[in-house]
Amino acid sequence: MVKKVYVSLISDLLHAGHIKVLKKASEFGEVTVGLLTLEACGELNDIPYLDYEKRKEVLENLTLVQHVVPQTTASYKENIETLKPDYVVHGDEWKHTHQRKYRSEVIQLLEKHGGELVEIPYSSDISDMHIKEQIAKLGITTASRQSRLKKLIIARPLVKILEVHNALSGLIAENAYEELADGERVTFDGMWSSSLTDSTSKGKPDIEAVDTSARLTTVNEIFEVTTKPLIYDADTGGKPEHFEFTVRSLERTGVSAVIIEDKTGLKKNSLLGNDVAQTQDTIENFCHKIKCGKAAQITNDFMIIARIESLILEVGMEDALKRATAYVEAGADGLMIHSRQKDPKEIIEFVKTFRQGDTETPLVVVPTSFNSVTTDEFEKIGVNVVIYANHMLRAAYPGMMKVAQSILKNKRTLEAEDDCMKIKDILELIPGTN
Ligand code: SPV
Ligand code: MG
Repeated sequence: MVKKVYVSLISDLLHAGHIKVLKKASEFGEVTVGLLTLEACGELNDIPYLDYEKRKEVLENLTLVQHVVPQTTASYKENIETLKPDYVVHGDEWKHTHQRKYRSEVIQLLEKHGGELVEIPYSSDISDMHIKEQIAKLGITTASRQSRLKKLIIARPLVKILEVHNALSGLIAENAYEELADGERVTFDGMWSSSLTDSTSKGKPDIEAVDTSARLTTVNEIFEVTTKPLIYDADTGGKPEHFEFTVRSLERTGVSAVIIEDKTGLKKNSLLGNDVAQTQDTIENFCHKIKCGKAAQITNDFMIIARIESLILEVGMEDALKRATAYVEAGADGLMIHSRQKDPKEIIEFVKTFRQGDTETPLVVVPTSFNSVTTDEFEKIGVNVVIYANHMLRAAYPGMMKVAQSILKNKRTLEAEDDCMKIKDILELIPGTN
């Protein structure tokens, strides 16, 4: 009887390493590829550029592959229990990565029906990660970058976004990573062009005084050196007729989403709350603006996210929830709920209540004030996107001021050196400098 062989793949960029695994697999019998869905890829922190159907089409046309089935989680459990393969074939590199937990599970599952794990020595000269890093160095197309946020929201349990205000902070969002205790490498998923920090870095107040052209110049500079998707803070969006042009400009640039807040008149920063005069727009007017934006949009992937200011302006939870429903009905692709309370109580209440009636619409939070809440906690209650909205600029300014004051005080820079990056390090920071 022909033996059943199972190979799990993402197969975004099919290369010689995959062929080596598939060739070996086909020596043992009939090969079924468990092709990871977008959600499953998200669990592995490896978001493919190509859609499932496109990846499937390539594999189905290989003579080495007899069947392609979806693998909907990073765990092989469901497919192994259904297919009961005689063999699972995999490269041996997963012994040492954060995928080792899936390896142990595969071994246990196979034992139950007498299957066997076959591991192939890893070819260090060909790896997906390496190829993807090389491709990232070449940059990204406008369309690929733009469509990435929607994919990430589907694929990742929680999308983590970092504020950027120039190309250098963009490079931090692009490259910063941490290796957690279980070996998982965590990174930011995308960037936030904040009206507060873009205005502040230009020495202007956060009152919509920096025009869209100037804001887009910053975004373009960031896009020149990064590949991650960006969410743009468009303040109130201005007049509906003007917002239509903003949507088109953002799409053309490759921005993935715009957030507009339901305020009107002279906009002031939300973290000032009712300490300054701020006016909320009517539901009717704001829904009209959302509809105008959606009608103006050309691409499928661009998202218009409506930001609710009811908690900021202290008009109550009921108003916030009422607006949430209305904005979704008007066509908003997501909602941002804002609060300036240190206690996360009202945000949590909003998210939980909203989620009782709507499990689909992406929810965005900006935990500048309620900063004790972790990403795990946000994920658990049903938040989709967390934006760290101003921290790069807030980190940079005190560092610069301290050094400036030290030079004045000491009449030289000797004392300030410890607070500065080493000259050698700055010369090596940007490739091509030396
Ligand atoms: C921004 O970053 O500009 C924002 C978020 O709009 S907040 O400053 O909290 O209003
Ligand atoms: Mg803003």
